[in-house]
Amino acid sequence: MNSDPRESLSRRRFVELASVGSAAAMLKTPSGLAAEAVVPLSEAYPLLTPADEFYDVSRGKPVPHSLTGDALKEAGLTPETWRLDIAADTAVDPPVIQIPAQVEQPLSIDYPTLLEMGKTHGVKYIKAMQCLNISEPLGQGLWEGVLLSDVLRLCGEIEHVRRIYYRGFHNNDPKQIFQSSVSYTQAMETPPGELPVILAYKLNGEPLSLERGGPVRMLVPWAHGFKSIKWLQQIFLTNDYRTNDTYALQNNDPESYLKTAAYIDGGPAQIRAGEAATIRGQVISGISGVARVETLLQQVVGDDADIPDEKGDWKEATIQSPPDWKKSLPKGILSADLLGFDAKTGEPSSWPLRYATAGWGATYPNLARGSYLIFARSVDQNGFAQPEPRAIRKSGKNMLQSHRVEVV
Ligand SMILES: Nc1nc2c(c(=O)[nH]1)N[C@H]1C(S)=C(S)[C@@H](COP(=O)(O)O)O[C@H]1N2
Ligand SMILES: [Mo]
Repeated sequence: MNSDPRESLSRRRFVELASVGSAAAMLKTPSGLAAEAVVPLSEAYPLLTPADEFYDVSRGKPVPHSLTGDALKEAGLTPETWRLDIAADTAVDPPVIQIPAQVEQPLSIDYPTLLEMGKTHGVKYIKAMQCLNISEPLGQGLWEGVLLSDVLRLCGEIEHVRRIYYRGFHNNDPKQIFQSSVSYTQAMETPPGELPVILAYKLNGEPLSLERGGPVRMLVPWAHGFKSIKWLQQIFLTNDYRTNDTYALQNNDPESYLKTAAYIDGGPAQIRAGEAATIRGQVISGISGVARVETLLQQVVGDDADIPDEKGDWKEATIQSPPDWKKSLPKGILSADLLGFDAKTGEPSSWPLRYATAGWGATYPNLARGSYLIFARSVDQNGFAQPEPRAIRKSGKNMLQSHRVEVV
């Protein structure tokens, strides 16, 4: 959210000093210990984040996942009471909308019907959740659901529809509506090798928890979290080609893609001369993919930090190896069953996985006494080093981060 405390980290121009304390707390590890960073990357960064350990970004008063008992049933947020309504938005607004959208068969689908569809049409993929306004990814899951395109096909003939917008439960209070949208094309067509928009009802092999947006949540793989509407209940098909995202009204670029970026999670605050400084973090693969992660060591005086030279002494960091899929996926789920993996070999089409995170680590041995900043950056498949490509800040956070180490 815009008020997230992690947005006000101290900065000097484009340099973002990572707050190791808050990030380490997220990982539930002690901060500032040399030993901490030495934990193997595979242990520090398990493939899947347990559903209740995602960093939660939810609006509404009360937040829908705090409802219980009858209130939860009245909200339509139990598997027995949940329904998804799909209808045309028939508004006209010349010259933008000249002809109203038409939907042959408006629908109201219940949870068992959606699950039944999933038996023949279900898909699974791994994706990290990341907020446009918070640097660190919120968590990573194995999501399962049915394609938005398959659900829309149930509506029969649809005409004059250029955009799909959708909302979740909002306490029956129009002021609390939080909605998002995709274009008709994005909903209906998926480029080969890309991941489709789905209506997700499972996370990590379990029914999607209320906190993560259950019974059913929209999942837009290439986008930041605000497109992945939780507690999904309504879909409108409209001839208004403009984005209808609540996030757009909050000064965010509603059409942004996930950005490739490396983030720093932890490292020692203080070490003794001659000891090694090992830092680590996560890299997220955005629309432009990940080629590598690099780090740069810079000696500093006082509190001043300069932007490191793009062509400076950047060294390639180690990216976590792909995990043992059998051990990392929920029981009974094979990597070959997942989108983004080869159906025969079970190998992923890229590593790090598309729209997912992996851990990275770097070690600087034998540091002499002094103060240092260690910077980290990703380099994408187009050869761009973070923070490039640098669009406006309201299209996702990919500022350069650094970690400070005192060698005493
Ligand atoms: N209904 C609803 N869906 C929502 C939100 C919300 O406030 N209400 N927040 C969005 C934002 S901005 C983000 S970043 C993600 C966060 O997902 P998470 O809480 O599962 O980590 O949910 C998105 N979906
Ligand atoms: Mo967000």
